[in-house]
Amino acid sequence: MTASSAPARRIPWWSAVAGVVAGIVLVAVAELLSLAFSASSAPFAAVGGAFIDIVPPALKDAVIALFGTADKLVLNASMVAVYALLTALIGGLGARRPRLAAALLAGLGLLAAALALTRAQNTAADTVPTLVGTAVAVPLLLLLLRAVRGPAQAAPEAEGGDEEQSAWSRRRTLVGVGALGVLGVLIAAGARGVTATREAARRAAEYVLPAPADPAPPVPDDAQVDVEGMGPFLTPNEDFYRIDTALAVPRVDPSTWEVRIHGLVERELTLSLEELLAEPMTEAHVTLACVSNAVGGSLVGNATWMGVPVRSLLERAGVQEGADMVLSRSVDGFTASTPLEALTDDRDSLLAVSMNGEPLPQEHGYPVRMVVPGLYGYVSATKWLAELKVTRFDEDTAYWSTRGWSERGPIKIASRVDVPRPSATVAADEDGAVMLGGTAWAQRRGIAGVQVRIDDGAWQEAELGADVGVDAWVQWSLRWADATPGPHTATVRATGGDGEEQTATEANPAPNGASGWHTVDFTVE
Ligand SMILES: Nc1nc2c(c(=O)[nH]1)N[C@H]1C(S)=C(S)[C@@H](COP(=O)(O)O)O[C@H]1N2
Ligand SMILES: [Mo]
Repeated sequence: MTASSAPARRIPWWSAVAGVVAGIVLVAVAELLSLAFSASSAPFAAVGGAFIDIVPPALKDAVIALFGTADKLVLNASMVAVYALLTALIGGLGARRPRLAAALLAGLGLLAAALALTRAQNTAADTVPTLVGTAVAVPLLLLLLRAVRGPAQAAPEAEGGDEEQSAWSRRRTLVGVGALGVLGVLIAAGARGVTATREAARRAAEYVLPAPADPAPPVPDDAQVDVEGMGPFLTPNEDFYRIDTALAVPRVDPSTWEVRIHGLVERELTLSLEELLAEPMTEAHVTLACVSNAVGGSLVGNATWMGVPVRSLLERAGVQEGADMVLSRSVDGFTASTPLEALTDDRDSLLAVSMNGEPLPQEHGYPVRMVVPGLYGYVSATKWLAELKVTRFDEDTAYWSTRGWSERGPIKIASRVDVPRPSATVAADEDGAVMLGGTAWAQRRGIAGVQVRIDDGAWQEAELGADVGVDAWVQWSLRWADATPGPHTATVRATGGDGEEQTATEANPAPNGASGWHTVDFTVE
């Protein structure tokens, strides 16, 4: 009697494991098959992408504020955790009601397949990986549920003499279930790895960049201030902040890529990458900033971009009377509304093909993105560009403008203390001085001066690194000669090339960019 009730108590546990393993197999099969489809056909990429589109902007901001550029990692980890929990519950339920469990798992798979359809660059075919994964996992779940139920139920007529043997075969079953789970995880991880390697290999084999017809001035050595701990004047591509709504980085084939310029134009224009690369290229140092960047934050980077001036393409298309905006759209459906003026005046607004001398990295919009000096990324810097629609603000609305952000986003003047780092303890040099350093930007106007205040002292004029142009940030340094031991604060403010003084009034990033002075606490030994 007791012998038959013991396995009965084990059943829900092992059924839960069966649920998780069936769930893993679903994902593993789908991931493997997704290699033959788009990157966003993989179930987690599809579900996460849809999730990013529907969460309230405030929550998204909170996540970005909390985890910074690790936000995607956090999202992925959370999805895995929720999925593991759901499949465990389904499995546990399956101990008594296997049919219901099978139906629930099928429902989960169908939901993920449906969400794959909501991804802009996906077609009906991109539901295949998840559908096949589901078709394999559902019968497997029923099989596993029966297997883990063990000999007590599977063979109630088993005689005492077979007990040892059936315990052994049961153990073998359970080890098999576990091994299947591990194998599934390995296959899914392997498929992920293949996707990543493929991207890298394909990119390396692509095209040779032309030389710019209109090169940017070289960056002088003293653009970089001599303060230990300062970041580089030009942000390396791999360190450049990344912000976008794409969970799976869109995979764009450069050989079939096109940009279509249409809307309020005299002549529609479509250019292939080859045609774009044949155009005269302009190179410019431009500091890109995210509207979500908090005071003192790091969602800002400075790079040398090369591309075709948008102005020249719009001229060729012939902009019609009445147009005041260009809605740029990416292959994954993101849109940005850029005032027409910012694309037709004399600034270096580019359809960029390179970043710091290399083809755009996949994460930064390969093969072509927009770069518009002076405007936050969400209204200008469309990555994986697919089309430009010449239109009007009262006709079209961009992605973020319907989610609580202003429809126009000029970058606000900003300055930051980079050294010392917040809460750092620093030693004064042999002369009793401490070096401070940081960054300031006011795109389109440049920086005329930076002032720094230690504690409640007087504002001191910082020394500026070389000026590389109005659209790039400047570095600043300040030697605090008579540094005193103990806790201190350093506050920074900048003055723009147009005389604008950076305001102390604090504003949150939403709806049109943060403002306020950056202050850092530090201790002198
Ligand atoms: N396709 C696409 N382009 C996009 C976005 C996006 O979500 N999708 N985000 C924009 C935002 S909000 C910013 S701040 C910049 C960031 O560019 P980066 O990731 O190259 O730094 O890209 C812009 N371009
Ligand atoms: Mo942004």
